[in-house]
Amino acid sequence: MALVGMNMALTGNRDVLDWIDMMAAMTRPAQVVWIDGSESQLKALRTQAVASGELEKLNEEKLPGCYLHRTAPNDVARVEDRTFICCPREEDAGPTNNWMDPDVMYAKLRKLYDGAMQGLTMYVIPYSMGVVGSPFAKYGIELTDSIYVVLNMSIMTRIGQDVMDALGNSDDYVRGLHATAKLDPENRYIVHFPQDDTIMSVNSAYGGNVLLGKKCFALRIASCQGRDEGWMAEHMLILGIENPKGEVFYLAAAFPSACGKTNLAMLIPPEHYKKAGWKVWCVGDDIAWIRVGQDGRLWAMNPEYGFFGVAPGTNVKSNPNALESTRKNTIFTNVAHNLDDNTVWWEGLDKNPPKHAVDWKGNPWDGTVSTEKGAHPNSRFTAPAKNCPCISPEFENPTGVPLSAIVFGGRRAKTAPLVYQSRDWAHGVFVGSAMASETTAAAAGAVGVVRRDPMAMLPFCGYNMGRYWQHWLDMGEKVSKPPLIFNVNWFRTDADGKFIWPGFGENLRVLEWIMKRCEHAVDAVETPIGYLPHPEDIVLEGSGVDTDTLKELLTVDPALWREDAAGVRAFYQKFGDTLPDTLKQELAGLEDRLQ
Ligand code: GTP
Ligand code: SPV
Ligand code: MN
Repeated sequence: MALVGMNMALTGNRDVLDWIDMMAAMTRPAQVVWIDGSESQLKALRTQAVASGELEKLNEEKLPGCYLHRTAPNDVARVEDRTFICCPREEDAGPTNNWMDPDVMYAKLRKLYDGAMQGLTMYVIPYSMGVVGSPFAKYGIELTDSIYVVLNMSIMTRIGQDVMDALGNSDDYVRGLHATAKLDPENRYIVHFPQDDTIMSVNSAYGGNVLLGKKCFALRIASCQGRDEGWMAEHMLILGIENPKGEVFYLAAAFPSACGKTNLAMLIPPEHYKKAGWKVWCVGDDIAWIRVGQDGRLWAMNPEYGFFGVAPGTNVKSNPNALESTRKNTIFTNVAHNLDDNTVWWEGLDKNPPKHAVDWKGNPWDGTVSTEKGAHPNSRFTAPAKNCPCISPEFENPTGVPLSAIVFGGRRAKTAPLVYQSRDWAHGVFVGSAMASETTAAAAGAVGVVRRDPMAMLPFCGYNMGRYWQHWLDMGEKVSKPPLIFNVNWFRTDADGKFIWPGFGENLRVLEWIMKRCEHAVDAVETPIGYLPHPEDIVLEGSGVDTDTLKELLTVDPALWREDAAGVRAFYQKFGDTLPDTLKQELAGLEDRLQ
């Protein structure tokens, strides 16, 4: 191998070194560079990326340490149709995942990686999901030819020498290989080999396709590890709600991509609540690893170190904490570039789009007249979690926080009420399995189409979803004090298609009811779908919502629900024998109650 340069390996771990040699022999980079996590090395990489045009340095006064990056216009979101789970038996990937025989896929990929890094540098990024050295952390190594990936991973995960030291000579780490290649959408592959703890990504340079610690490891591979080791990897935010007495209550919530996790995780209480002393603490905004605690409760920790958040719609009113998190040391991807003051702009940031700007495609853009969007709908910010003004004091607690509630939710224009509580754990698992939501710009494909997205994990579960539901049922059996399970819907619309519920900070009103239910402090109305609030138990003061509107938000239309149950029945059919009997019974129970 003709390597023109290589810095010192960060480890003597034979397994790691051999694997890197193999990957380098295949991709043939000009040099291999280990990422040690030092600020000096990251600084040099930023300088290099600015010199090459890969990054643009933004206004140092207004946005210190911030950079802008644009990806190829055909490479702006996750690609679910090109994402594969390659385990030996197709049945183990299940009916909701793309599958290919591992040997066939490895052979196909070998051709795509062959010489893909010629003339380039292969960066070796050791990273940890979770606090380095803690019993709940898991390690990964990502090989990539992209400085953008290195810099994003340095924000999104804990990286560097400490990780290799903690790994020692173990072979228990997730191997990730990313090659930008020619960004050819026809040969773009995001592939997972759970039996080998291996992820291979090629021909993309965007977010969830290439930051392999995130969806690929922390959800798809980790869900398989959790199944085998008795824990759960979930697409959930984690937040703490502090009441005026100073008691903090934690919940985790699973909403599909671009359905409000980051927003809910950082919400600012409405004025009336703030004055009374309520606070919200963000533990995580996208991924939760959940384990059984010795106290018989479920405990959730956030394995990430930063936020990869949706930019459009983020503003001082909707999510001031997210906005504040992006004011330093942040990488912006595919937003508009305001040339007047070298800052960034996106739809929904404010009502003053820049006149002299460059749009997400790199074209000159006058926001005062253009009918085109300045930022891509899935444009994102990569911000350090520690920038967040409401980051929880428990953020770095390796064991995480005890969950009182689990909340499911999605975008439903009609069927789902503002909030309801499941009857018990098994019914709650049913509610999660029956989730449906309108698709968003976070994945390539049509937007606004209702699809089943169980537990918001449809694109992220690394194995057969029928067995995943069984795993959920089993986890409930392992804890004496399981969290209560709820469902919310911030997205009900009126006859004109407008959102009825104000959402964002006002969602705390619903969380307060959830919290009261967990404390057995309020009763509820039993309905065919579960327990709904008495309208008077949701505080409306200062919300601009009147009681009649709230009542409308809490209606359950049996005809719509019978239709929905039929949809669940059809969806369940795909799972054959792997569908747990308990869920069949739950569905039958719902159908009965709806008659
Ligand atoms: P991923 O990062 O893709 O997993 O998305 P996410 O679930 O974190 O979604 P995020 O919080 O970034 O919100 C996505 C979009 O939903 C943004 O455009 C928000 O403005 C919008 N949104 C979030 N919360 C609410 C809400 O309560 N009501 C309404 N109407 N819109 C909301
Ligand atoms: C999502 O789509 O759920 C995201 C963004 O959080 S990505 O990292 O691209 O998956
Ligand atoms: Mn997400």
